[in-house]
Amino acid sequence: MDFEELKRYSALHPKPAGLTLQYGTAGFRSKAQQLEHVMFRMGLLAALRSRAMGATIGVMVTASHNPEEDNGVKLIDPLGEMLHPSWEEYATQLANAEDQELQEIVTEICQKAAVNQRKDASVFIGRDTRPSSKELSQAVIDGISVLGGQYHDYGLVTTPQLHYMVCCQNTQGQYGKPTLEGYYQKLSKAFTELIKKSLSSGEAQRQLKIDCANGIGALKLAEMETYFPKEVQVQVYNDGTKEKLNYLCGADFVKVHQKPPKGLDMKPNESCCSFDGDADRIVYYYKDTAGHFHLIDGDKIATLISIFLKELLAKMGQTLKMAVVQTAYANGSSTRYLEETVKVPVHCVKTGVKHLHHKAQEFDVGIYFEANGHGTVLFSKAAENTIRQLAKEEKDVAKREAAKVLENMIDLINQTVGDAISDMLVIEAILALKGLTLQQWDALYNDFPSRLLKVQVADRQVIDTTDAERRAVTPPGLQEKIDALVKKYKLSRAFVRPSGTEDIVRVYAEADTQENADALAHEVSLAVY
Ligand code: 16G
Ligand code: ZN
Repeated sequence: MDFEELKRYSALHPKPAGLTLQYGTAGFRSKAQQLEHVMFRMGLLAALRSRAMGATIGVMVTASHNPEEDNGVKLIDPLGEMLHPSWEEYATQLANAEDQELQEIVTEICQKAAVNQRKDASVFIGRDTRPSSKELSQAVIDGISVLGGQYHDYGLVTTPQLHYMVCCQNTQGQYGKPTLEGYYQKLSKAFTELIKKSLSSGEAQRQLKIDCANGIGALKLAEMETYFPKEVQVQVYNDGTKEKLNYLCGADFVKVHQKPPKGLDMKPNESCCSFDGDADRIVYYYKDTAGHFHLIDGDKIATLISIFLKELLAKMGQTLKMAVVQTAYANGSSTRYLEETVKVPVHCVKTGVKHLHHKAQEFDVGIYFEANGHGTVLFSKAAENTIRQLAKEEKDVAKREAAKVLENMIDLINQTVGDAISDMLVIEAILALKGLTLQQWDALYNDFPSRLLKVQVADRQVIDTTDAERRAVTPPGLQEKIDALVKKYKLSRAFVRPSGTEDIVRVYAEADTQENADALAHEVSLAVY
């Protein structure tokens, strides 16, 4: 390793003295001006990780749904998953090393992680549409290059597209071609075959209005247009040509404020959806004839997909193990509906995609969604093989047809991570095949009234939780107070957890009425101080 070069390059991306940041749930996130050194160092780390794994690693420059002035970076592991937790610590150390300590930290990581310096390093890079992203991704490239790594810069891509590329590259094309064209072709082929089936059952043309949060989703939908089957007409809003990224729009805005985004005019009963800034989340919604807004969030998306897949698996005549994975934020009504009506086991894990993904891998068919609209479906290798074989060879026509639909679903779903474009096509295909309107989908169950609050505290780390973040173990006495408050209300539950992305504590409450949910959340937030 050429430490003189490292020093020289690192001086081009100096660290503001004293600044410390942490590799959190979604990598590093901060104001864009504070991130240049972090980017350079994540280039270094990606090259080291690539050598350690003997595989291509991804680096995505994005701050997702956060304001345009922010930015962020996260690493993608060989199969398209989030960076392994054991390396998050290295990421934090490297980002926080003062300039003169950098060489020492790099050497230390190489030793601890047994990085073979002579191995090739290969890194895929992508970025969102933030004005700061181009320059920041250049700093990533500097980091990779100074360690002698090779890189491929995909430029502007959605986060899930980069996850997909990394997975394709490391599985020698088994998952698809690591190109945008390969991605569009794979998705559109599967989608077209599914839609064809629904059209033969008399479905009319489908229309959908999409709010792209003024982000990358708009560009990528435009690229995909030529691949799109004519049966589905999408209209893109908030394409980034007029307004700022994520400003009063996007999936996070719609979910948090429970209202339509700016810039999308909605007529009664029209189908609408919103992507977030890097297109890894999606929520649906519509306005009824009385003008009321109805949100269809990640919980309801998981429910729709579960019903559909469960029916197909039954038709195919195979007993594959299927489960849904949620977090504590999933509305209690969705959990109850899934368990009691759909009759599928539900598991609750800690917030953050990596926890959901990990749990979902335990099943033949693992469906995971966060209420905020991030989610996907994972098929085990064994399940996939069974399905593909039945689709080809099964003599019973009904069983074979069910297997074929499932096979197309496997190809349509981005199994590496939640993907707004892929999820949207999955949902549209299911609605078309089942002949369901958004209103009928929405009516599957009614959400329990809920409230989510942010509380500013001196040190959020004093709150430690257990049981998938549903119970507080510290500070002493807090959980007892929450229990007592929850008892005052009917059909209620509440929990607190320190945010993994902001310097705040989040309070969540559900109860029998909106007034009671609001009151309970308020009372719990007072107990947190
Ligand atoms: C990040 C997570 C998201 C989670 C959110 C919670 C990933 C890729 N993203 O955005 O899944 O819902 O953090 O934020 O893991 P919080 O800890 O601030 O509540
Ligand atoms: Zn996102």
